[in-house]
Amino acid sequence: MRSQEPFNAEPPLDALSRSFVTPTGSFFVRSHGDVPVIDGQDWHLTVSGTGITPLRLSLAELRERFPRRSVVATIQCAGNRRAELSTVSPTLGLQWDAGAIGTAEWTGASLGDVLRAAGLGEADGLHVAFTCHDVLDHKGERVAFGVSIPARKALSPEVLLAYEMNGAELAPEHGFPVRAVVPGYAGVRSPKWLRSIEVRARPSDNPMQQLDYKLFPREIREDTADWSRGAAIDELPLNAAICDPAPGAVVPAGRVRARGYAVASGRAIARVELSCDGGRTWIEADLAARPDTPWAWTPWSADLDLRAGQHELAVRAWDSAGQTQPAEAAEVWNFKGYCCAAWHRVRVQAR
Ligand SMILES: Nc1nc2c(c(=O)[nH]1)N[C@H]1C(S)=C(S)[C@@H](COP(=O)(O)O)O[C@H]1N2
Ligand SMILES: [Mo]
Repeated sequence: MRSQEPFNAEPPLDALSRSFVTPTGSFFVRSHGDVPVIDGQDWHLTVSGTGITPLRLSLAELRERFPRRSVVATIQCAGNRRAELSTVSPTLGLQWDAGAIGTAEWTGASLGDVLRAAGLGEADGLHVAFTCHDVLDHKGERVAFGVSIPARKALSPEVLLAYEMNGAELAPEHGFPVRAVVPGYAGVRSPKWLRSIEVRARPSDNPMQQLDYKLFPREIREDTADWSRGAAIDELPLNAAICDPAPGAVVPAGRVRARGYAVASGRAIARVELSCDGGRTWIEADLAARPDTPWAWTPWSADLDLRAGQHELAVRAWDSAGQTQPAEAAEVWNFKGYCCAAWHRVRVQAR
């Protein structure tokens, strides 16, 4: 539990690494306000804006008018692993461990199908803005949650208006009755409890888009940040974490099986490496990617040989473009604590 009101929670990491698809009950929850109570019978989605003939869809119409599509996709909060950045210097926000991530089978209508049915043709330079049913406090004002994505991404086949998660209707805390699922983008771009969609020339004016979820250089602090100059976080950096053993674990000396995940925004994970000596030497992990989905994480496992004593385990991934991760959290520190993709390090004791 990272906060009770609003409700925010992540699973223990060993539970997270036990299955490819995360059971819904173990899937992290990140909500900025109260979970809205919505009657699926009354719910409607409106679609409007530039190049659109306005549409108003009930849940039944969304299910019946558009082909049903499923995508197995990982959703990760941009603040995943924030707690590690805070060991360098304090950061703002929920202090997530490496569990603000999960993989589900999402089923719904393709957002592109809905936008094309509403008349959208050319996407160049346009943005698709979402407004939701949950209301948050912004500087003393009550504001509905809202974010946007580039229309080019919105028309990509992997982007869904999802009404099911892991074969069941969405749970209230995961966006019932309909949420967007934008694979490869930070979790914040997958809005829950959808109310309306607007196609527009500029990104959403919502404070969630303009004054949050932006990446700043390490020199910038809260009081010096010019939010118009921050980079909106859409795609996330290449990342990997050790889920088992846990930090501080005492393990029997000898063969120890380590497990975890690696994730890249739509690129393939080419290799995952483990170190038992803080990064001086590395061995290669076994990968368990699912070839049918480029939008899901790659679970990995590796057999380590640990002599009795203290060890600093570290993991790093390489993607199909030959990129790898920075060694130190200090290199990527930012005051909001986003995009922590440094080598994940876990100290264990073998005896
Ligand atoms: N309407 C709405 N959508 C939202 C949020 C929210 O607070 N309100 N949180 C976002 C963030 S920051 C993340 S990381 C994901 C988390 O999705 P989950 O709670 O289903 O894991 O939802 C996103 N969608
Ligand atoms: Mo998030």
